[in-house]
Amino acid sequence: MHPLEILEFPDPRLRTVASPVKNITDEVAKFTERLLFTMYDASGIGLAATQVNFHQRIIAIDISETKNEPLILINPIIIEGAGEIESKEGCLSVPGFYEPVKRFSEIKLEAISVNGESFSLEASELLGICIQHEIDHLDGKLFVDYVSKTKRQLIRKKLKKANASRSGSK
Ligand code: QAP
Ligand code: CO
Repeated sequence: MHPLEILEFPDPRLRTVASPVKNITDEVAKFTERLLFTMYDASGIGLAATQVNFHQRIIAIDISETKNEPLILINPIIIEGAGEIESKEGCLSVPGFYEPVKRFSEIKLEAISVNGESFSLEASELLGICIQHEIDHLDGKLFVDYVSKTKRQLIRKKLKKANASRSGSK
């Protein structure tokens, strides 16, 4: 398998709001495998479909040390959020930058598994933060939206420069 290309900030495609998955077809199931593969290949703990330019509500997560506890969330919905936690976040679409972001410290959510079964989940700490970060992607949001405009513009400038030198246009 080859990894899918991960879009990088400030790519406007990252601002797309993803549509709910209507049917968990073989194509959707295959896509979840590619999404997980791409996440592991990039050494990430979470990857949303939006980041690979596929605009349906699908998330891949694995926060385990051993990288063998994949979690796929289809059409995830946070039904309850409580408390507040601040931690430094990073993102495969914003490589090399880490900034503090405030999130709910505990969430309750509902989602559908690849088998098509609805389930609920309670999450806190790293898993809770990761799920909130990934659902933001499905809504076209990035963690840099929570930092100051000055910082965001600096990150944009640095990433643009890095991308330009990589593609040989400078
Ligand atoms: C989202 O982020 C997240 O800059 C997942 O050079 C972040 O997997 C959830 C990564 C923080 C919870 C807390 C970032 C890899 C991976 C980089 C990631 C990089 C290489 C980020
Ligand atoms: Co991200």
